[in-house]
Amino acid sequence: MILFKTVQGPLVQRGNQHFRLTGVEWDALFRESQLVRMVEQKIRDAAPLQADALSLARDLLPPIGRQEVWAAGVTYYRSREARMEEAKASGGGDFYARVYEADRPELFFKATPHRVVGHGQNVRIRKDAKWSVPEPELTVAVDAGGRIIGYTIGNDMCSRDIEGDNPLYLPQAKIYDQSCALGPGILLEEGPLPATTAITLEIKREDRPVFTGSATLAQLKRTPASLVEYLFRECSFPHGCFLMTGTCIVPPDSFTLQPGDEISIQISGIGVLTNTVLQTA
Ligand code: DO4
Ligand code: MG
Repeated sequence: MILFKTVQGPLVQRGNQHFRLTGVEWDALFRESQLVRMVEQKIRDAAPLQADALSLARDLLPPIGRQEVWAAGVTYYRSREARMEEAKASGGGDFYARVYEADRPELFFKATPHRVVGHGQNVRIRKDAKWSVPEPELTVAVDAGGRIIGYTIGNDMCSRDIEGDNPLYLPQAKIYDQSCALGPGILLEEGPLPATTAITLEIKREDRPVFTGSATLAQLKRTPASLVEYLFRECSFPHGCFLMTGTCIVPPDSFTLQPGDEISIQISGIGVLTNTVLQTA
């Protein structure tokens, strides 16, 4: 089952059928102790919607209410390698190798809900950045009790020149308006996803692919559950949260995003998240 947030309220897709979750608001879903069971019960006797897929897509909102968005870093070897290289000149390269091996993961605050965009909306690159990339990331949806309730697709937009200049600039490289995309919906699944789950990134410029890359969850060094456990050690989330699990695909150093680029991230079993880089005047 996939849970979507729409203008009319939460909506569930099961196979080809869509059902409205009536009488329940988005944030309350993250406070349910048995969300999957509750959703199954609610749609069991409900009539599926007649609306076509196009009208549903028009009504789609980012799948977030009052949840904070956090992110894990350097959880794939590819990210460790790229970041050591970009931070070499500033003397920060060694930090990435150390955190890749350490018990304690890198966890950082990524976005308040108003900085998050959904499928079909625009992400932004910073005006004061020269080297910007998308980061395709499996993103875990976690309820207020710290239980994994599902998975969505995330894009942790990143200004690599700012981060590489000095690791202490990480918040500026990572957190700005429209720097985080989530969606289209949340795959409701409490257990781990198969290691064969594929993550694919395609970037198109003027309708032509300029970068494609893919990886699988088998390359993720830590489990989503262990990242969630660390996050909840000393933080409470009364409305639940999202946790991005790190990037496994990094375009070559010669590549930077440009306004108008279309970024599509596909994760098998979840869907495709597409966003266009905002064209600034
Ligand atoms: O350490 C900086 C950020 C790492 C990150 O965002 C990632 O590995 O995905
Ligand atoms: Mg990242």
